[in-house]
Amino acid sequence: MNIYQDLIQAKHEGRKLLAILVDPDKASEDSLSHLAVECSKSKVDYLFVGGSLLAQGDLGKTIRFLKSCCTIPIIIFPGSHQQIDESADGILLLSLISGRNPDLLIGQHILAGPRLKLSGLEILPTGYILIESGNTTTVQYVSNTSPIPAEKTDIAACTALAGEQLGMKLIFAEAGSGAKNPVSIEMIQAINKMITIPLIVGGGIRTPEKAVANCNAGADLIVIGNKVEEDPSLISAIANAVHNTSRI
Ligand code: 1GP
Repeated sequence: MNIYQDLIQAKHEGRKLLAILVDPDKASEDSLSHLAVECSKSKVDYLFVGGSLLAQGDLGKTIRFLKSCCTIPIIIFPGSHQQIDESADGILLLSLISGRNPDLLIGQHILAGPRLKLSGLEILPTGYILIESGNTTTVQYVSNTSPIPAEKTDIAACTALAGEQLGMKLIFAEAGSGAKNPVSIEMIQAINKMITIPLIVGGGIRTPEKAVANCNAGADLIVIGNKVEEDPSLISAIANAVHNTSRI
């Protein structure tokens, strides 16, 4: 498996992809097995596992349980350098390039480096860009950074460009889990025009229509957590919508 090659190939072919985010803090074995079945039936492309807090949940146990239920590639979406587990397939090595918190630009990465090197995980260096979303999301609060104002599409686009120029392989435009307002179409279009690497978009996406609109605006991979946690039966409609989107 080479996750990055697959992402590049999909982008090249104009195939849009869907990742479902699993928060180990919220997941019981029953809900995880149900989710894994729904995701497999709907051909969900990736499972992202992780969280900004990870208070009680066990990342490794969650990943191993999901692995026992399905064959969907699992990518860690870490909230801190402690969120590493060898049983996943890959990890987003996030640098929070919209913020000016040095610990999240480079500090956590130094602490994670030796274990990551031994882990065998595919490392996906990702420029992580927080966009203001109408409410204070956990990631905004915990990261102690200011998100880019929602209407400042030029700042977000130049931030994404700088991330690509620094050698990052993916850009993740994030409104935050449970965002009141997801990343706008104008923002996605502006970022997409500036970069050539794959663009991930997440936070507050609640409908197949919004997922499709994001794809048409230039998102390559859509991430959804809260909404499908509430209602896993939505997974198939969202996956169908995303997979049937063709690039405009
Ligand atoms: C959060 O982008 C993800 O990091 C998903 O957000 O839970 O709001 O779908 P939601």
